Amino acid sequence: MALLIEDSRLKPLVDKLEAGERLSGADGLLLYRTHDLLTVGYMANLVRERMHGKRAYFNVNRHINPTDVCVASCKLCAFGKRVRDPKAYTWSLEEVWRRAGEGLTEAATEFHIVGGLHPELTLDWYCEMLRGLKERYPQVHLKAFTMVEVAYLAKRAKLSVRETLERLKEAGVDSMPGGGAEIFSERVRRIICDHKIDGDEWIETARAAHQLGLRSNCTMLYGHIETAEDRVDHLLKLRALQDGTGGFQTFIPLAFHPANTAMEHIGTTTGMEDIRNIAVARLLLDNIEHIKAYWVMMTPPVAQIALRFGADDIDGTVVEEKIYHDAGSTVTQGMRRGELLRLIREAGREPFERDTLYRPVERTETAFTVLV
Ligand code: V47
Repeated sequence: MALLIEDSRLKPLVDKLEAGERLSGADGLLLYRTHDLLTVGYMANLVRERMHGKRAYFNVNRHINPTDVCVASCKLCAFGKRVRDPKAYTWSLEEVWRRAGEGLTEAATEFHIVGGLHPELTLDWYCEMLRGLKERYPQVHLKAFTMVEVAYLAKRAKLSVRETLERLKEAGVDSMPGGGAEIFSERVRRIICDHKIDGDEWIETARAAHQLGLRSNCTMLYGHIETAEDRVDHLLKLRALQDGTGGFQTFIPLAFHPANTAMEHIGTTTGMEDIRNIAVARLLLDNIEHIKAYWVMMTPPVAQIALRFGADDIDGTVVEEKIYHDAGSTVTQGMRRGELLRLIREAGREPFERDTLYRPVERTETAFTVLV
């Protein structure tokens, strides 16, 4: 049966993709503007299945947020608190190490570690935290610190970004998460995250990490005051860096959650927008292997649908999530491994447990092995 294309402007894009050709910025804009989401989804699924077949990846991980103290005061964020805010917290090193162990009930293969820009915690403190984690949990991959945190630590330690990354790597960082990129448009950044590094600095920090052999993820925050042009520009900047370094593993579109932020008047994104962002990312980012439908951000039911609209990864068990829950998320804090398996299977996909570097993980009742 022939594909029924409702919006005929999409036909040349279908032809390009079937021929394996790269889409342009103008194509990206059309993908954001058309109402024909089923054709967009058809194309994204075509690419996704070409790359990953029926597989859907997940991992057993634990999020660790050692502090929510942050000097940046971004309007987009409900997590960061001023240092004197009575609701702010900073865990001691012992507390970080103890809490990390609480995720091990399901034998986590990854700790995902991010926090605020704390004005007093030093690079040495973070390095000691990493060494302590490695000592106690040597089998667990440390995916730690956004480009924003690294740039801030470098500034405070009066070191270059490269030297700072070298120290963190030496202390135990194995790879880096994708947060903090927000949207690269300077016009938008001035409003939503004024005191953060700018888009170029985010890109250059990621480049430095990739040059040191650290893989990282990347993200885009959408659903606030950005335009379709801003989104396309952001995705093409990530694609250009990836052409140069090949260091990105996974892209994660992040829907803005307005509750408890300084932009509460903005409505939440719709399911259409969330699914569309997954699909457009799969289509424009032809050089980034994985597109993640982060279930905490999308909700489990929408993440499940995303697995048929371009996403090949659903993230992990998470255990304790703060950033989205501070911003009004009402989904559960963590998910059991078995629940992830069920979500994936019901979407008609084959669950594939991966470690952070997408190597297969095999489990017995009491242990796991990463197959290298
Ligand atoms: O860096 C902050 C964003 C990010 C809000 O790399 C907000 O595997 C929406 O980066 N509404 C944290 N978004 C999440 C993140 C992430 C999550 C899962 C996996 C990975 C990965 C990365 O969330 C922040 C910021 O960009 N954020 N506040 C908010 N109110």
